[in-house]
Amino acid sequence: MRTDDGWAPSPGGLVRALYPMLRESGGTWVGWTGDSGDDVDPFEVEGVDLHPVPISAEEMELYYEGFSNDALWPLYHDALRESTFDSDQWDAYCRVNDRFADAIAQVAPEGSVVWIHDYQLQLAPGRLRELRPDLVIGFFLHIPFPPVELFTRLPWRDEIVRRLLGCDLVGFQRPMGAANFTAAAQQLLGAEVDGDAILHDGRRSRVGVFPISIDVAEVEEIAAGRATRQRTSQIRARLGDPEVIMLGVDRLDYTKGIGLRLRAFAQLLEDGRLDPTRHVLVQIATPTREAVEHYQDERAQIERMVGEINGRFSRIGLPVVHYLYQTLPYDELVALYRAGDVMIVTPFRDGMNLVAKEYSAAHIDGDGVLVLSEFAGAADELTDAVLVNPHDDHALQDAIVEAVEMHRHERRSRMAGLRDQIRKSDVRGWAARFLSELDSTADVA
Ligand code: GDG
Repeated sequence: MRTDDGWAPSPGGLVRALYPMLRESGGTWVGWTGDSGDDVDPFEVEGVDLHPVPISAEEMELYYEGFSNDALWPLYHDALRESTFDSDQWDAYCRVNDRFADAIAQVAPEGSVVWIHDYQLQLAPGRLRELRPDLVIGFFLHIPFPPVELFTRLPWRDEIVRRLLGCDLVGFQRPMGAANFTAAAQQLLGAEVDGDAILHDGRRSRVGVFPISIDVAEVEEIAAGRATRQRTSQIRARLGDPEVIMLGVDRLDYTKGIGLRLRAFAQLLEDGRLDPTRHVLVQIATPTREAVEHYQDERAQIERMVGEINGRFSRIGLPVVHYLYQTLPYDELVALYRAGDVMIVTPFRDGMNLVAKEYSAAHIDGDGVLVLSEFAGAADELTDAVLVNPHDDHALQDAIVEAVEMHRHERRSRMAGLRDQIRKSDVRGWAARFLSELDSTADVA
């Protein structure tokens, strides 16, 4: 990303995990600069070669906001919103994917390993394979892969599966994603399945499950810092020293179930099971994809609900919902995690959900309760959370009350379980496991 002092690695666990590996191996990061219209020559940042791929403003609209985020994103998340299927958007998606594949083909040394990420680049592996049969190609999908019944709605479904099978290894967050993809390959392309491999067109692609994680040590270090401790106490005081601070942190995305959470909170206040003088909710909603209509609608709905709840239950100077539509510095987020007695994570569907893991990592005090939707990938591992089906109003309300009223002993024992779990697999371990699997796959092929 661009900063006032020039280029710097973007913040975030993925970059932090992969950057050192690339530096050591002398690898290249091929990506978009984040600004349309940029046509920047390759350059180096902190010992890693960066190879920018340009995306025009029009392509941003058609490829990114359009096909990626208004066709694939809703379809891959249980079709929670209607997808727009538009052939101009698809053409732009093909064009940009091909451009990425061409750029990779240009820079990748003979026989090297290429790791392609996420739903915006599902076509790149196929073209890259055609251009460079010598490469070892892996792909990781950060979001769910939908069941065949939904996936087949996509007019260009066969092409996506066919091109993904240009990989040696295709990785998913959960077993369900891997199973759905394998079923799609069988049913749509007539591919054969041999254990965890898919055989098609004379090639063999392995399919695997690699639940992503966070940089646990980094979150713990920030959480333990003096500045964070001070900020955490300050936040509590500013909120009026309530007995329980409930917290939600999400990109403002309709998959994240922010509305469900607000509705449950309002109902609990209404029924007197929560008390506005003792319980407050802080909801951070990070701006995202603001040009896409479904996101504008979602924001309007959430902000109306926040207004209604505050109008009904707040007191002068003491709102009951503290809502920020802002991107906060990461340190501030960690201070908020520490301040949060109960973290509420209620997506309708989520590949993993790193917020749930960051909250647990930040609770170095060993206290705090996580309420977590069964539909987040993180629910497979974080079984010490209060797991809930967020579609069930009553169950969600009960889960929140259970978390708020939980005895200290149980809170501590569950938090210890959560922290043990995330410590076992941090983002570096995740990346190392994927790459070593990719390596072994290539040996067999
Ligand atoms: C996709 C998949 C999968 C949020 N607000 C702020 C902020 N964040 C950071 C969090 C966290 C990240 O954004 C959000 O990650 P999630 O995993 O919760 O969700 P997605 O953005 O939807 O990510 C997801 C993930 O990819 C990885 O594979 O887990 O399922 O949908 O790290 O901390 N960071 C800062 N300020 C904010 O206001 N600095």
